[in-house]
Amino acid sequence: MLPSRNAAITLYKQDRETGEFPLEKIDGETFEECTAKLRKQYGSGGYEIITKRKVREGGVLGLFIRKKCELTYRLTQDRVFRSNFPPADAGGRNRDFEQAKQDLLKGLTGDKRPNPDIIELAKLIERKFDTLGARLDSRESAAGPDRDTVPVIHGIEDLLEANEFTAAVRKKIAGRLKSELTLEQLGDETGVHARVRDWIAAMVRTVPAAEPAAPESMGKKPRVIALVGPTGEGKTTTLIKMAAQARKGNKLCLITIDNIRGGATDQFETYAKAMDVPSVNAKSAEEVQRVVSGGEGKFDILFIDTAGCGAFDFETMGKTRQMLELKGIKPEVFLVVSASKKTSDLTAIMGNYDTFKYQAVIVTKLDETPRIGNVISALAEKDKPVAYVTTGQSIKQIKAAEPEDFLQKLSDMKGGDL
Ligand SMILES: Nc1nc2c(ncn2[C@@H]2O[C@H](COP(=O)(O)OP(=O)(O)OP(=O)(O)O)[C@@H](O)[C@H]2O)c(=O)[nH]1
Ligand SMILES: [Mg+2]
Repeated sequence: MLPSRNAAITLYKQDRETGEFPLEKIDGETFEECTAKLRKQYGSGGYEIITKRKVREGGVLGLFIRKKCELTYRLTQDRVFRSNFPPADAGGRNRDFEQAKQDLLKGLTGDKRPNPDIIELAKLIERKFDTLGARLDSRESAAGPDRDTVPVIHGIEDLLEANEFTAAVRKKIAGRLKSELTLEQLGDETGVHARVRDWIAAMVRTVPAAEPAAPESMGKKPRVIALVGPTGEGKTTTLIKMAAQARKGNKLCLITIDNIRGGATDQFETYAKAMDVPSVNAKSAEEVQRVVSGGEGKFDILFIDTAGCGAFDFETMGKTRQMLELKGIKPEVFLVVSASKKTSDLTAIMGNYDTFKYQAVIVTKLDETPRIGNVISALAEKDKPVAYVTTGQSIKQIKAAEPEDFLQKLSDMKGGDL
């Protein structure tokens, strides 16, 4: 099939530098009518819809105003080569193109004498044709606009939304499905789900949490582990859980610098006594420093519990940070956040707590929420690793974080390998 004069003009509209087509409009009574018109004109693809809107039409003094639907669209490069230059055998395509070029020259110059500008344009088109034709060949059926309408992609987007992933994450994953999977692969729903699970797993970066000190480090500088975070997220409970895990083979000391919440120190002391571990309530930066320095050679790990402060409570944050600025020892700081917080709160907390230079996040109360996309989205957006997850109030309900802890909570997502 050879290009018509209109098709040649369509080619002519292509931007010389970028190869892009200009934006065009089509209107109708309904959006369905507009799409039907587009399909009639161009077939099932080869164009992308940029905007959909309703516009007012006609009207006298505000009366008889009609609303019509309008689509803005742009032809895609595939369009030209798919419909105007359908793939042929190697010789066939060149023959088609030669003929098309001659038609184009005749059509646009109107006489037999070649116009140098048109010849230049024809050469440019020929070069573009070769490059894009080769690209089309290599992508075979994987290429093509139809993938925009593949139901499995919409299904995945809905699933991610139901799992509370942010719009940014949903868009990124849909984009990857469109660009990285062939139409055949997109037809395998289980495979698509497995692929998406892998991508989600890769968004959860984990770090080894506070492991027990190696025997050879005994008697050297103790490790100082501090938990910070907003009020009620589970700092104290988690710190006690961590201490209970580290107790075996390590000499511990528990320090609380939470002098804000009523009864906090009593609660802390009760836990420490139950574990038979010494505890101290430090009220100033000097006191913390004294306990830590005095702990050298005496303790392997000192755990510091802090007062809860909201993401925007910069005053309490500043005071707490000062108390953790220790001479000679750099505390390992973990940010404690609960899984049920919404993404915007989590990103604000993760961002504002950067002042503590925390090394990883501890996600608590995983048991309290059936959706986890909010947490995964925030971790990915802020590029923060996770060290621990906690799944209940009992002392044993803590574990070193693994992507699987989060994947398990994705509802309606199928498993399996590609
Ligand atoms: N369900 C569930 N509850 C938890 C978990 N971790 C902590 N909690 C509960 O959350 C509540 C608050 O825990 P705390 O450890 O006192 O929280 P905090 O961050 O120290 O609070 P402040 O000191 O007031 O800032 C308590 O009732 C805990 O039992 C968990 O993983 N799952
Ligand atoms: Mg507390």
